[in-house]
Amino acid sequence: MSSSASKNIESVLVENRVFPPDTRATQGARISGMAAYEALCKEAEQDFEGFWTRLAKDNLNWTKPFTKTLDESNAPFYQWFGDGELNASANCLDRHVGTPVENKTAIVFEADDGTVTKVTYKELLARVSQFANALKARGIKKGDRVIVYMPMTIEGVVAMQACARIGATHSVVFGGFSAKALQERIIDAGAVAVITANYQLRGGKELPLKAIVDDGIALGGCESIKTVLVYERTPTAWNRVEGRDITFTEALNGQSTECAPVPVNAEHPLFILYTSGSTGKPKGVQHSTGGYLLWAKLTMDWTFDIRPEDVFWCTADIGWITGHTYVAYGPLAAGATQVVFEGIPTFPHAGRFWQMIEKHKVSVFYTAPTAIRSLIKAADGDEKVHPKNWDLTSLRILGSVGEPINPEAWMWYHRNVGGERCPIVDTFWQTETGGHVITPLPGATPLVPGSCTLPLPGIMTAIVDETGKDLPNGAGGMLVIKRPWPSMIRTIWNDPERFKKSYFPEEMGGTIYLAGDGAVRSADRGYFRITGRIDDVLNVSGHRLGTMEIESALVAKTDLVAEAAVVGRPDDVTGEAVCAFVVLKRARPTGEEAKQIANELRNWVAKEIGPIAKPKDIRFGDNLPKTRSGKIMRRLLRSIAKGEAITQDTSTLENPAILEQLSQTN
Ligand code: 6R9
Repeated sequence: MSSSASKNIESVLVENRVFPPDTRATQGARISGMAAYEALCKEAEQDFEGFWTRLAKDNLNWTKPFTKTLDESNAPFYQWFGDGELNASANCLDRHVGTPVENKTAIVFEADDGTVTKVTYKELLARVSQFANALKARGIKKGDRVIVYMPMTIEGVVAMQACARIGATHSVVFGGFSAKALQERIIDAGAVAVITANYQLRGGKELPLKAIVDDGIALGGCESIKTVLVYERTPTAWNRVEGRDITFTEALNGQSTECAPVPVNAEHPLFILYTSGSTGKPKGVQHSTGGYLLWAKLTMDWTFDIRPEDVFWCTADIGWITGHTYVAYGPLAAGATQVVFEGIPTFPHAGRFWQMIEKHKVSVFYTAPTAIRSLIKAADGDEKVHPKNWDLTSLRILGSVGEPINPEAWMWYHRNVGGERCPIVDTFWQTETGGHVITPLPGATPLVPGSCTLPLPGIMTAIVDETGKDLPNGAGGMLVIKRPWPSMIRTIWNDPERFKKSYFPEEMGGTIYLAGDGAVRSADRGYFRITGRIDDVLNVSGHRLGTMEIESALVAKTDLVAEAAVVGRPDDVTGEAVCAFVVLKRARPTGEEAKQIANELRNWVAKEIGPIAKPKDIRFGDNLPKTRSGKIMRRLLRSIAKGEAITQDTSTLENPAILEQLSQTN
């Protein structure tokens, strides 16, 4: 285990502040008090299938009821509710027709420039239906894959819901990804269409999207794409490819605002979302319709205790799993009013989040530790953007997601945003888990800063060693989930073998889900604390990046780079920062030249993957530290990146002199 992991473990053992749930949070909560939580856990333990059967019947509308809850015959390719049929969009929209929710605001959209637009559930249903008809008119049908490369807008949510309505499988690509990343995803998914916008607006800047789609397709191999639908977000001109491109306005023109939802099997892939793994190639995480949606709805109820009068705001982009489950699906399935924000937290000033909470009377606020840390820094530097300048009394519950939240940031969030009255739900989960798996419940769980506390009922988490053996509280090990759960990843698109190999190691029997994170349970309460990834995945500002992916991008610059190794190092704001060690095909540069080449490489990585993957540090060496068998010794590089003295055993190192050279910063 890395030294940062053991440091985290030390701090969980000394963290003894406990915040019992405030009576304002327990009163009327769906799960009120620990006894209620424990009763649900017990129900799941005693009758696992019965538990999930009850919840799936109570929380979803099925067009054809399921008769079999869980099929384990082809484990780890588990099937949930496998003979049932439903439609995800119908479960988010049509289900509210004829109820008081019908005329309730579904989305409060705040644009980058502050303009606010609202749509009711009824209006949203009409828009989704009309868009679904437009997709059908372009020949898009059930089972087709559609890429969504959209800004945070109502239209982005409409596009996802419209795909779901006709049974097309969407694959959303974050608007910060490059043409190359987009091309790889189009090819892997075999997509028939791309839904995009001419430009996106972020922080007062217009950034192209459609031009990147054109570049991606031009890279080749994207012949499957027959249609590019373009939302004209700004009046700015863009380049049209005749016969392939069509604007939203043209596509919607004359289409009915009614469209019958297409029932699909519960196991039908609702979406594929690409995420980083331990190899250079991103994994297409495939999710189901029934199980996924059940968990999206249920965790809105359990984790956020969502109530009819709540205004929910999840700040995640729809390009990430959090924006899928807690923007595009969960809040709608739960009939909530939610805020969708186009911009960034620091524009026009770093008080934007607090200002928006006041303006829209947000009651449940869900964001990432990296955002909190950057806003703490901003508030420390400028009183005027401190949350105390806004009325945040509408807040009831706060949430955190994406990476471990350090106790200092937790305390600041609790005091300055939550007014010491709002429980913080530190939700641990992953693209693969579909929704929360370990999280406090606002009306039940006593909180410990920096701990995601306990698993949700029905989620059988444990901490084990390499052989799958349970470890006692206080011992750090690997986080696993021992039983399947409805919203789990179904497979890796196009690569079932990789699915088995990545998540269900043979040494543990082949049926236990390996999360890829290290964890430890506290000695007293058995609370979980996540200590970080145990594989080659970095978490930069809550974004998952594969070190191998960045290495592949660097060595793809064949005129310049001979070899590259990428590691993470701790960073106060972004959690981790990307650190690249590079051997060039020419002599090792120093001084100004080194700076210039480092910049060239940063821009290259931005082009290959996206700006989020740009290495913060780039160091040049004549070589990399390697074992005699030629393996790069990454643990040494991690120490160097951190600026630590090398205390590890270097006896297997072929070229010890290299360490000194790499320790020098440019
Ligand atoms: C939802 C999401 C997953 C990885 C995960 C872990 C880290 C997420 C966390 C957390 C500690 C939390 N992570 N939430 N670590 N505490 N509350 O972020 O999905 O992008 O797939 O990232 O993020 O390392 O394995 P994804």
